[in-house]
Order: sequence, then structure tokens, then C-alpha cells
Amino acid sequence: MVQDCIFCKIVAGEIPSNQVYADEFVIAFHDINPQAPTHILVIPRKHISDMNEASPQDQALLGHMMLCASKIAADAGLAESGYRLVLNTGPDARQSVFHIHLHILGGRPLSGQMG
Ligand code: DGP
Repeated sequence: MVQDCIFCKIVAGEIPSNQVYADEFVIAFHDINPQAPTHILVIPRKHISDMNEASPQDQALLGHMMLCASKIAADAGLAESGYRLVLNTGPDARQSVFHIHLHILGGRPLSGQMG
């Protein structure tokens, strides 16, 4: 656990979250500032600050996050209508929390603009 990391504190249960999924490796919870009708974050229990810090050792964990996201999206009813997975890294991507996280966005037609 990294001191002063909001998401480490959520993993530790020190900050409450509206959790929708948890297993040995990841947890998922609703974003506090939703950008779409469904906006869920999937985060690893392990602290990795961003994709620049991710290493080959994290390959299985990152793949697990993606597969969990598809299951969570399906459970949220998004499999047919579709959804977007977003992983921001660094200032140009406007990353604001430096504990890696996958956004699941859906529930309405999303912007055609990717950047
Ligand atoms: P990003 O810009 O990719 O770093 O997105 C960080 C997201 O984290 C942002 O959409 C808001 C969300 N967030 C920040 N703090 C909290 C929190 O304490 N609880 C929850 N549920 N979400 C948070």
C-alpha cells in the first residue's frame, strides 16, 4: 500500500466505495464523478502508478483487469449496446489518480471523439 494513494485506501477499505466486483487481484467500483450512465473503475489491488510503471511481471494482472471489465460490463447490461474501456496515462491523457485503473463507460452512445 502506498501512503496518500486514494485507490490504495479504497482497496484497504479506509475510504468507502460503491463496489460492484472484487477478487484476489482486482476490485471494481462506481466512479465518483460519472461521465456516462455507467462509469465503473477496475483497479488492481497492487499499486502500479501508470502504464509507464507496468512491467512484464504485470502482464497477467493487466489481462485479468481487461477480462474482469468485460464481465462487469456484461453484468451491467452493456454487452449488446457496447462500452468503452479507457486507461489514462500521464498529463496529456489527464490522468488524475496515480494508481492504474480501467474506466468502463457505457449506457449511452459515447462521443465519436477519441482524443
Ligand atoms: P483518471 O483521470 O483516469 O485518473 O480518472 C480518475 C477517476 O477516479 C476520475 O474519473 C474520478 C475517480 N475518483 C477519484 N477519486 C475517487 C474516489 O475517492 N472514489 C471514487 N469512486 N472515484 C474516484
